[in-house]
Amino acid sequence: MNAYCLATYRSFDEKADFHKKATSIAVGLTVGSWTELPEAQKAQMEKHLGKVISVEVHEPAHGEPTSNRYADITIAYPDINFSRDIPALLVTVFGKLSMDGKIKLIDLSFSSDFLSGFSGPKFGIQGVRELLGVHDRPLLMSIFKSVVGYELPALREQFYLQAAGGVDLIKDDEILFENPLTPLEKRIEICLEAAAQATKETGQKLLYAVNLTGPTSKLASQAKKAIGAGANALLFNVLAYGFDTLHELSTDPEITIPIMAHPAMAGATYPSPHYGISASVLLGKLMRLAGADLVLFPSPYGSVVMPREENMAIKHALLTDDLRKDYIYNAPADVQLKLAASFPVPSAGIHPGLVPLILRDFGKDVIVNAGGGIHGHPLGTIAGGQAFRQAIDATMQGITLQDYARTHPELQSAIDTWGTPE
Ligand code: 1AE
Repeated sequence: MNAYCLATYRSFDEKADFHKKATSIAVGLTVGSWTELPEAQKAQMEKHLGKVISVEVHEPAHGEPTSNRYADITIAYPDINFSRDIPALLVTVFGKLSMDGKIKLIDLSFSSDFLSGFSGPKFGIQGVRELLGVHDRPLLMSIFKSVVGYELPALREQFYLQAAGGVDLIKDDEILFENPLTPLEKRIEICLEAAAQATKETGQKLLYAVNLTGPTSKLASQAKKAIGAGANALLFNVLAYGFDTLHELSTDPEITIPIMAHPAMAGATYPSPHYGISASVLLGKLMRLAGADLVLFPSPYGSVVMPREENMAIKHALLTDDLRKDYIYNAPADVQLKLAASFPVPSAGIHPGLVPLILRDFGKDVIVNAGGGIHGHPLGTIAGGQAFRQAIDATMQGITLQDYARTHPELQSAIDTWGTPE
């Protein structure tokens, strides 16, 4: 029996016959032409032919602009047409088509055979929690800021101040590349020294995600060099390199530390309603499939805003256990596939006042992540971390930030600076 991967598109057109369009996609992206083929060849090509699964047309309501006319079209692509890797799948389902009018790839699901080629995150939420020994609360991450042009002692000091505030993870800024002032191995050495100093004081374990950069051909050896120097997590700009590069790294048996996926460049792909790839596919399903243990993306509340509905769709894609429903098309009854959940990290412009909203949306399995919201605290970076931890504690106990802040000056000062949402 043929196995298929499914792609769902939203196609906008004021007049098109969407059923015809669906057929032209199913045929055009697989066998090329169908009706003109002689019968004998049709029999031979049948197994390669895409199939239209559904066409749901949305006609604009009275008074709505005709430009709002669209259809959600789902096409099944035979596995036999492509190799078991993300680039082959993406080029098949959205290669040339991505440039052909107002069309957006809004969902993907996979055959169980295709999915079985992906082991997903090595650590995932459980593994990261085990490394940190923290199981009962959301984690807190801090981002280095002002790193370009600084020397090692300044970075060490910045690391220590972040760690001493009680954060669980610290990540490099994604724009910190290999450079003569703070080269990778030296950076790891001084940051881990600062981590050890802070751990003595706070009793807390820490992960430091060092930015893995450089030419693609050298990434794996660079990652191993980082591990050799003691690195305990990697930051990776996945979209600049491609999902397959992440997959190669995450499946390398010698890369034994969590990989954190940064969403740099995602804005070139997901935000338009008419073009690109939806956030839940780009930053959800494909990141998890390729093996990201933690995934950063904009939240609905900070300085870079993503609609809440899209945020919740990413969350679902990263966390769901129900692969049969959300990831697998036509799963055979006996198929038992599992992917570890990737940690969601809603980010950008986050300050303590936003913690209740983030925890309401994501629950306990989330990483609260801030750069400016920690370093920009009026009482300093240590107080910045403390204010976040206090906001998390308050929310977990069902206490309003305002009430908790009466006995926690760091939180009070953060609220005075950034406020809380209405
Ligand atoms: C969505 C990515 C966020 C990020 O990488 C970053 O550096 C955020 O910094 P802040 O918290 O906005 O200062």
